[in-house]
Amino acid sequence: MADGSLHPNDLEAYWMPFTANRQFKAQPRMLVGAQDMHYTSHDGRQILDGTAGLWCCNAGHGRPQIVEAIQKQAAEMDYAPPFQIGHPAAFELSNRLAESMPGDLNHVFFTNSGSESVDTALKIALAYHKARGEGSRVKFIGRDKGYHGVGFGGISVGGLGNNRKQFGNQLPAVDHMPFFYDRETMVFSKGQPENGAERANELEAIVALHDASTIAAVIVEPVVGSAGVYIPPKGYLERLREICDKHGILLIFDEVITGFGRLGAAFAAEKFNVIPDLATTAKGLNSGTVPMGAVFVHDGVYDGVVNGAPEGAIELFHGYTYSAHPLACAAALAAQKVYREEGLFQRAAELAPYWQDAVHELKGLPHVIDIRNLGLVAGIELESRPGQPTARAFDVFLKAYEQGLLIRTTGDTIALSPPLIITKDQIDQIFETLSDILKETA
Ligand code: PXG
Repeated sequence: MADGSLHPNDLEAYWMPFTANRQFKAQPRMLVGAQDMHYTSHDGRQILDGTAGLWCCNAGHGRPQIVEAIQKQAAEMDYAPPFQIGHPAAFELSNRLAESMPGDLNHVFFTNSGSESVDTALKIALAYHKARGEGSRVKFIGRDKGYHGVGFGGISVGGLGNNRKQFGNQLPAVDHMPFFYDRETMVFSKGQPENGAERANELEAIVALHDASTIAAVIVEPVVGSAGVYIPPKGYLERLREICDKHGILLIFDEVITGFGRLGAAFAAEKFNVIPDLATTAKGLNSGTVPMGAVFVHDGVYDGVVNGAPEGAIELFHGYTYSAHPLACAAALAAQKVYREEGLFQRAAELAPYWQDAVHELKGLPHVIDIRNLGLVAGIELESRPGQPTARAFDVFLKAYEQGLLIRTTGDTIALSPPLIITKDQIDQIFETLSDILKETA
């Protein structure tokens, strides 16, 4: 009711996303403040942020330059329609972003989330082939365990059963490569596993099955995030690139997590020196401060779609009311400036060896069956309790929260991805806390 009188406020009305609503509402955990590396909980405790929010607040929280840029933009111009009209920050930001991406990914299409970036990239791939007279290329190849957001496009190319099974049929023209991970040969690898590049050859078999003339694009996360932090073996992404090139198939990197410094380079494309045709991003784009995503597009793809259409025609029938929202753009320009001025991607690269040593110290502790890491990402996989998958890691999550540390768990893997401003002392704090908790967890 909006009559201004006092009404009881409870937890029922808010249907929480990707949350066990009944369990949460019985024992809620609320965050009420954030500054630099810490959240403040509703009971006034400082919680060290081991996850950059949800893989997104790469510059840390409450950074004055970003806060002020958002405030200033809100006062100056709150909103501008993005269709058939523009505003300067959208162009400026596109230029800055294109400069930061390796290769010829010089065009940027704005969205409001990673899910929208993925669906946008899939549409651009289809539009590109159609514009070139190859309209038969309509199929997408994803990979088992892939997470590409929650749109129907994203769950179709994605490879996580839980994200699909409630929703019936998805896009029909999709196939999936098998996952590259092999516990026997890759367990406790530090950084990229040495062996396993040949797993990319599975793509050749899929291309042979469908015929290249029917395939529009391959989409993969260069480093697997949500499914539990898996690092591709050396040579694997290079091989995918070769196979796509050979068959005229577009390669899409889903860099929603890996973009903006997470791996100690601006993008995974730079880190691995493998350049995709399209890259989907969100999260770290403006350090998670205002919803925003962006698809980076190769010159050839942009030219194909845009120049392939008649003069005066709208070349791509796609866009969002909030594409290039002024507040999101202002936040992104400021966040990118903070990244640059503070050298945060370089900082992540410099901290990565310390981070790697610290996380691998957990080897040998109870329940730890694998540890995976790269840049400032780590996955610590725990053995599941018999018949109770996810329960042990969730217990660790609850205990960590009680002890002032925010972690993320997926399945029985603890996923860590702190803001890039983290200090060595804070890294020690993360792993000492986890070590203590693992020793006392059943
Ligand atoms: N692609 C990738 C690779 C992602 O990690 C998305 C797309 C979708 O982004 P949006 O902005 O639509 O949520 C993501 C999102 C987790 C977790 O626990 C990760 C994400 C989302 C929710 C949970 O690891 N990543």
